[in-house]
Amino acid sequence: MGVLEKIKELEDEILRTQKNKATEYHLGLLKAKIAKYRRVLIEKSSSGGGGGGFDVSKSGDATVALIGFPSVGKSTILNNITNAKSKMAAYEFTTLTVIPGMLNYKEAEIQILDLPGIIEGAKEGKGRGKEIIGVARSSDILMIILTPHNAEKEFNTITRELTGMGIRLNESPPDINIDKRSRGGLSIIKTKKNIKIDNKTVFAVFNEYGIHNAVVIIREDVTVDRLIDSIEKNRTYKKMVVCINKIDLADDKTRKELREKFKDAVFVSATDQKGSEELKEKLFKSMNFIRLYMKPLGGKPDMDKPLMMKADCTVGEAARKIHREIASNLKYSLIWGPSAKFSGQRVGLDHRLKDGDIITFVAKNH
Ligand SMILES: Nc1nc2c(ncn2[C@@H]2O[C@H](COP(=O)(O)OP(=O)(O)OP(=O)(O)O)[C@@H](O)[C@H]2O)c(=O)[nH]1
Ligand SMILES: [Mg+2]
Repeated sequence: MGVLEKIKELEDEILRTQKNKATEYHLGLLKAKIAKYRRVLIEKSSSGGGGGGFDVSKSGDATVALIGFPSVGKSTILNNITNAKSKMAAYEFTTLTVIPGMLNYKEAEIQILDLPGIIEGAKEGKGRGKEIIGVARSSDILMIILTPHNAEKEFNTITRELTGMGIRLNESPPDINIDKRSRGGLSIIKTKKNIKIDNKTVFAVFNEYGIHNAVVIIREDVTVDRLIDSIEKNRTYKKMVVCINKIDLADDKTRKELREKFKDAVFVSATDQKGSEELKEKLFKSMNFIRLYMKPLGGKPDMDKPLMMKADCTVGEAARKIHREIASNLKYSLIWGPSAKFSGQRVGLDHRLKDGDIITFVAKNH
């Protein structure tokens, strides 16, 4: 039996099993088994290339992948908001590979990747599913594009495909700490009263992974799925922006329903050039960029061209973004602004920066 059949068999067993406190442990075991089989598939799709032109060199301050069913208007949107020219047509699977475009918005350069349509079964390799998901895994933000009359169904299918490949959307990593030991058994420490998962389930899951000695600190009311996520190393946590395109085809009633179901979605009509500005703003905001200003030693800061970085970045990451050599040749850094305790504070590579900080990098040979 192949991996896919085994997964299917386990999934069917989950569907047949009643969900209650008494079966929590058994369900946990089944889910852990599925996760282990899925790992093989995830490793295949994220290890190198994928081939067929799906290797795209990243550029800009952040990368967005366009994920949606065939013909929902991904390429039309890309062409509207970037400098790219991706072929658009009324038939499905017009786009067969990844097409990059650059959006310059405010002070940021956002790379947007147009992709072929995703279909049900993508995670098992249908269409160019594995390659699409591979690109999604390496992007910073996923823009999920839906159409008005099938929005919910499309959304559910897409999230199921992505979730099955280890991608978590708008979720934070589980607040669980696993400290593996060489002996001493498994001790489970729950830091809050409301953590409902029972120890038998936790034991079963860890046992399935062959982890028999560890201190596990659980700091949130964790589900079995998130417990498994904390053990698996290949989970990736992505922000998503939901865009409902072809809104020109929806009447008022449909729009109202969509608004209720997708509260944060941006409504767009790509062919009518409507909603593009809102979409750009939404993408920019969701990136949570911070602006950093460079100041030469003893000189004035350059306030015109900030360095755009992801929130919470370190001095080392900022140095690397400018030039790898600066990072490796750095003697020390001085900072002014929100993250500095005092003006001109000398900081190390691990210091975390804030929006509006001014930095001076001083090289070793200076
Ligand atoms: N009515 C309407 N049609 C649209 C809109 N956006 C795109 N279309 C049409 O939808 C069709 C598909 O557009 P594409 O941009 O090629 O869609 P795609 O998602 O890139 O398609 P694939 O690459 O095949 O997955 C074209 O005929 C577009 O003109 C829109 O906002 N409203
Ligand atoms: Mg296309």
